[in-house]
Amino acid sequence: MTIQKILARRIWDSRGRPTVEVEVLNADGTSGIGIAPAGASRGSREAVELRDGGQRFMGLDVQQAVSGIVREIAPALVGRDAADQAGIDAMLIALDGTSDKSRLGGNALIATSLGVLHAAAAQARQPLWRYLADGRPVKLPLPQVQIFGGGAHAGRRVDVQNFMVIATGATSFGQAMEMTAEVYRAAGELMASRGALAGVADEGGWWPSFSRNEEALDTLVAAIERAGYTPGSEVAIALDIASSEFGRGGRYRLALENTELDSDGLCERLVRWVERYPIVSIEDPLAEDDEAGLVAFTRAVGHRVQVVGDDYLVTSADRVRAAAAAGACNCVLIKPNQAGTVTETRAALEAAHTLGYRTIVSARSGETEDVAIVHLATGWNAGQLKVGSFARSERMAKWNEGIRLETRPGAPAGFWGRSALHASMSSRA
Ligand code: 2PG
Ligand code: MG
Repeated sequence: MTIQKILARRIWDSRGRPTVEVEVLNADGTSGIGIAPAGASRGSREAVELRDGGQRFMGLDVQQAVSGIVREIAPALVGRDAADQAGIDAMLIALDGTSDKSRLGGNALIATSLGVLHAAAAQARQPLWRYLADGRPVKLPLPQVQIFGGGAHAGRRVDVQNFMVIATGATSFGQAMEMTAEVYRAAGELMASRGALAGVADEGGWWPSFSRNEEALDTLVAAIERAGYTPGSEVAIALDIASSEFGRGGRYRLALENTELDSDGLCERLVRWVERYPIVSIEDPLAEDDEAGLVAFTRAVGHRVQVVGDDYLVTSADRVRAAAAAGACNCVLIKPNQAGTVTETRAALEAAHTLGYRTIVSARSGETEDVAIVHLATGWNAGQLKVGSFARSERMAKWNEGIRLETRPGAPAGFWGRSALHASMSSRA
């Protein structure tokens, strides 16, 4: 069956900024929609978004990306089979012709690639996750849910970008959501009572007004307890330090405390946090250009916590292999728009699994109602899923989709639960 028509349009993301949507129409009447998300704290090696520049919408309009799809991508796609994801993605990469996807735009490419994937699943009359699982037994992912925003997502009010929780005691996706709902609410109440609540940040987490980074951690532990859970065994902490945002060349500037740390200093600080708080996962502890620091940190705590590479690995299979050779990180954040196509995203995930790395499929801070990543995390058996906080519909749409997948007839084979945090995810297909 062949692709008959491609529609491309500008829509709007959760920050009210322009983004690209592609609708792929098959000759049999089925179709699929792909939407590009957008990051605020980006790795320097991510696929480059094509933005128009100029005055309109802060220079962020995507008319050039949309017209590239209409003029160049659509004619090349019509007549091809949506089921040929690898062939179509290779064609998109060749058509763009640059190493960073800057000519047609990583946003144009990922929207197209995801639209083709959705169209292929629709054509196969299967939910996307099952189409991706292709007969292998897969399980629903363990969620990482943001409670406070920070860094680039909350006016740099705290240096750390993401204070998250993982419901380690949950035995189903739905239960993980219930436990998270209680902690999210308890955290908001606690902060309001302490005069530390300044609103809601970019991903729906509370926008905090803390005077030290540790105050956020103390408040998070208190919120877990206030919600009636035991910190660590029932609800644990996950952090995204996003340190490339405040560190370069081995120097880290903590604005909140008005101090500068070197790589060893930040590493020691984070090791102290791991010893003192029920932390099970730390993302981008050192900056993307500080591989030696990432290796040292992984050596120090990698046996007891998950060390996640985001800006450093940018969903690249080659970079995952290089990190494994160097001994940096033990978990890979998987963001489709960092890679730019579905095929490259999957290659990064498979490289991670082959090398014994854990994986977390992740949303961006700029999102939409699109729920594709829930299906990717499930169908690819990634183990974990990160989509932001427990508020705002671009986040809740994804959590709610996980509940749907869990409760429909023919649901996935179970829920990863806390076993997704273990180094050997042996039952992963
Ligand atoms: C991250 C993401 C999501 P952004 O750093 O992991 O929290 O943020 O999309 O801004 O890169
Ligand atoms: Mg990150």
